[in-house]
Amino acid sequence: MGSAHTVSRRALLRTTAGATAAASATGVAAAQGASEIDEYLSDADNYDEIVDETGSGTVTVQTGAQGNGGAFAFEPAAVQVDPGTTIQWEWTGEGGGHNVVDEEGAFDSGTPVAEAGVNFEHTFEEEGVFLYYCAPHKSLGMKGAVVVGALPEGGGGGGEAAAEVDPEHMGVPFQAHWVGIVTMLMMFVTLIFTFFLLKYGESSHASHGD
Ligand SMILES: [Cu+2]
Repeated sequence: MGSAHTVSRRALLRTTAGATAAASATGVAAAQGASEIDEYLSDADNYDEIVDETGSGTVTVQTGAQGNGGAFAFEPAAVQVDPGTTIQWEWTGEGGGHNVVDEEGAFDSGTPVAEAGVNFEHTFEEEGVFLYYCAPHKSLGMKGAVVVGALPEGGGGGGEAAAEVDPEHMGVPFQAHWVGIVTMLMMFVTLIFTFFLLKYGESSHASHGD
């Protein structure tokens, strides 16, 4: 009985090692596409990383969050979402009037307003990278980015270039995206399984005293 458990554990360790390697490869590809966003948000002091909000139908971005020397930030500054996701910009009511303006004209909330609440929302149907700013506070670093779908490799193209990519090329990052998700799930299940195996595997008789 004890030897059977040993074999299982070794097999589980091998699976975990393979899954970790696959996750690392996916991470390298994503890092390349992030360079354009890194450059655009270089003066947004609250920008840290592209927050993965894939799988969410609606995503909220705080507008007038703390950052850039006051309440002059979008938080999170950069998000990644699936096509068809609606982003709601929720004003905190701080930092004066804000607006949301896409660099390429894809969306524009219009005249800056100061009232708290969801003052603007946009549904992103097309894949690509969208860079936007708040007009009154752009010079302070009040800027944001939305990645719809997979991160484009290399960067520099922006939303327009990503939309022109033919479906054959789009298949690769999209697959990598799912490989990442499945990999994470596998690693999680493996960890839980290993935990229970180690904890209860060889002491099932001892733990049930009566
Ligand atoms: Cu602003």
